[in-house]
Amino acid sequence: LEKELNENSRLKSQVRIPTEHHVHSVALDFKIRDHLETTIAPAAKGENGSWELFCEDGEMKLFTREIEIEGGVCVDPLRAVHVVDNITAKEICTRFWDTEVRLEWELTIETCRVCEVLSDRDVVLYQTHKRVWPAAQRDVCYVSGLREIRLDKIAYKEPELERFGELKNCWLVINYSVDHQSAKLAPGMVRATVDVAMICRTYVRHGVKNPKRSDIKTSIVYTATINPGGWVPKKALRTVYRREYPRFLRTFTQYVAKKEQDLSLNL
Ligand code: 18C
Repeated sequence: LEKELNENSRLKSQVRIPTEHHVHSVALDFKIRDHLETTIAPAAKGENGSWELFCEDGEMKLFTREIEIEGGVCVDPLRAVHVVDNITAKEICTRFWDTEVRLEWELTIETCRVCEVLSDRDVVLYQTHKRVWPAAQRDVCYVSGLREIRLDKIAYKEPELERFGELKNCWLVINYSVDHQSAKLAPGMVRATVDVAMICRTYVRHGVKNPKRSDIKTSIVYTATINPGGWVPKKALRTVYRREYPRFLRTFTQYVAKKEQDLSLNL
């Protein structure tokens, strides 16, 4: 029905479509639900031994698993957890989603373009990434959605953070690959695909009525699965992953903290 509605403007004009409804709404809702059910589950954190902890720096921990698909293409999933002080889930997710500031923190990108604005919180983006020698340059086209999540939708708790404070809110960003007519593959470029989730929860110190920035902590769960879109040397790829993901999480959270530190706190 969605496809038919989009192709048939007469039909579209006769049906009342909610403002948020667009060609990717159903798939996006499904992805969000899936990430809320699996990504933040404690068992996924690595306690069950199937994830390898490859980087630990204070509160920041990054895990991976070695997975290869047909043709020897390596699609190792990445899972990172972090806790940051002084900044909120909304601030982190909004800056992660906002293309206006992307080039201020995203170090792997060469260009970023909005292909389509689907709603005030969903967009289709096209990005080209820096080339890593000796592999061909990669590009990617994906839907990016930003949401606040009702707290009763969150099935899993974070006991350590709940000892610190009360869970106040939860925000997330979901990025996953799609095709778009304005994102044709350029010569020499290889199309990668992504499935990324960033889920953030803000806690306010117990007993504090008028919280200041120093009274909040935000947990971040970030997961990414990138298919490089063709064979690349496994060892080199894993070296790039293990260097770039920690660099991203460190750079990005420091960037948000710096931008928000002098702004008033809105919970
Ligand atoms: O989630 C992140 N960023 C979001 C906003 O940009 C979005 C990004 C998705 C990343 C898509 C990546 C597609 C391939 C990229 C190639 C990049 C090369 C690295 C250049 C280094 C100078 O959700 C944060 C993303 C953090 C990025 C981690 C990098 C992963 C590297 C992937 C390597 C791909 C194959 C090329 C390597 C060849 C090695 C010989």
